[in-house]
Amino acid sequence: MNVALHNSYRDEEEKEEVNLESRKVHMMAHFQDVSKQSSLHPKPAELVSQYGTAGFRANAKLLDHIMFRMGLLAALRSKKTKATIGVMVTASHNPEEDNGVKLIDPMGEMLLQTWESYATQLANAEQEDLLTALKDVIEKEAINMSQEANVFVGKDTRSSSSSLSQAVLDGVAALGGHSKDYGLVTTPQLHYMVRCQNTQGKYGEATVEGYYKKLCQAFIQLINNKASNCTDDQKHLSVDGANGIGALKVHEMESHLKKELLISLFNDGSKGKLNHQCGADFVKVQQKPPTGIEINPGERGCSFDGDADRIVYYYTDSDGRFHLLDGDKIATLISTFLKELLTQASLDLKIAVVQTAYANGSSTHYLENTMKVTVVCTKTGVKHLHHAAQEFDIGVYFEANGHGTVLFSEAAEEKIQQLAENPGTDDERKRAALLLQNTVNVINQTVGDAISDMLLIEAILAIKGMTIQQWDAMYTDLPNRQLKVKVSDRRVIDTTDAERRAVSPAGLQEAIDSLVKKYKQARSFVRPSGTEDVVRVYAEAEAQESTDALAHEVSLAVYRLAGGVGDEPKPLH
Ligand code: NG1
Ligand code: ZN
Repeated sequence: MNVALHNSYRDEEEKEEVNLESRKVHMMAHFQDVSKQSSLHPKPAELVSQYGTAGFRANAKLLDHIMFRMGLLAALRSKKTKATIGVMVTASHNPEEDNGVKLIDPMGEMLLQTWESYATQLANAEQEDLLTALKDVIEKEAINMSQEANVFVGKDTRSSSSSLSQAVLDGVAALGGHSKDYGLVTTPQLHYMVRCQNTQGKYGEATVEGYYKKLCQAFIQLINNKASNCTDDQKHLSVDGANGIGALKVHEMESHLKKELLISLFNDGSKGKLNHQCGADFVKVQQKPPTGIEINPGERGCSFDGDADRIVYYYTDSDGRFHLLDGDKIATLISTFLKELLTQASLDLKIAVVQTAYANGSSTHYLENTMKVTVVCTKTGVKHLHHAAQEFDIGVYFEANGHGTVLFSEAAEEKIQQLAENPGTDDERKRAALLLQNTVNVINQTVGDAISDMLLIEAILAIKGMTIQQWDAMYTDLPNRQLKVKVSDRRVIDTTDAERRAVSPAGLQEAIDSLVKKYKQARSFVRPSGTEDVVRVYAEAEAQESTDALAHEVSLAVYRLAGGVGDEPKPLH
């Protein structure tokens, strides 16, 4: 090696050493802070938590240390991705006493799966092991600690959310990160802010006002195309805000709607308890209207969940019968609308609907056989649906519980835009292209969003001149039932085939198979919940009575074969 070259290598090595030295100094300074601050957010010894389907969720009293540590992790994730990361403090549809936290990745998606294990690792490190756990993540991910960190923080209306979100902010600060506290926002609003920030405003303005402006402008444009038979009465919608953040935000948004949508807001948090006897989860699982809402027969109502990332619709007919239009019906309405527009625009884009095993069998049958769209089934949990939807030009994904959105590939958005802007496009194609463009803009593509979904649904109904009864009549749901069974360790249940079959414990799937055979059009499956300490049982069949009987019999099989605790499940009737 010649001398000059050798010297330049040495220079490089020395620089590296200097760099390493300064990084170490940085790290030591940070660690002293972390050490000091973390003692103010101590972990109860031996408590074990797991970053589940929707982040951490538990009784709010057990979460302070986790919040602080998720602040640390968000700062690390931000340094690693050189982008803004979000942290949302909420326990969604769970009771007011609970709380939770989830991290949001740069494009507004859920945290990368490989980082979920770091989250669990940090949350479970005993107080004296926290620095070691932190260093471990830094080393594994080769994080440059001198890189700056930016974190957006938001919270729901739970009484515990203020101090818990402060703990997150403390965590970010302990690693020298910058944070922006959005205060009270819906979960999907925070996802939106993160995406806006990291796309330098291309997705929109990273403010709550910017969010209302973008969505409502698109909504008004869509509504301008309403069918001639659409009456003024049809502008009216009753919203159950679950006594949570969604109610506050709908109220805030109202002036942007220019009276094109007239909302009566119920369960706005002024008296009732969060998610108690109301909200999307209550309505879906109980299959009845929320308390605290007054709607005339035949009129549309909808319920949000506690952090406004889920929505379900419903009405009561003149015989007093309750009709639920869940995530499956919403996916069907939206995908039908999009498919019609694609045909009118003569755009060759592949559209698919992504569901989970909880999707009503009728919906899957209708989508595949009548609408002839591709249907994909994934495991429960939005991240699985989101990823599957990304595989298509247009991916409509919804969980039956009402969590869902639509994803457009970059290429699809470009094609739509080109067509809309091309002066040579004929009128019919142009109209369809403009409708598609505004549909893209009304949708929050980062995550399921009750407010955005509501605006899209309302626009579709108006454009198609469709009543909720006509929407409901697209297909008839099979009667279905969801139950929970307590077992000593829900992990004994292992599933396959997008959770539709149990591989353990031995004999359980065989037992389910033979029970299902007893009933017509029946289907049933069980899986351990990712958010509650229970096993969930789902059943559907030709009639409600047989569905309830099947759900009960399968619950008994779970209780007996998977280590049930407490009283044996009782029949529903
Ligand atoms: P678990 O508890 O894993 O079933 C529930 C919902 C999911 C998802 C998560 C996150 C059902 C049956 N399960 O998960 O779809 O929304 O909560 O909120 O609705
Ligand atoms: Zn939610």
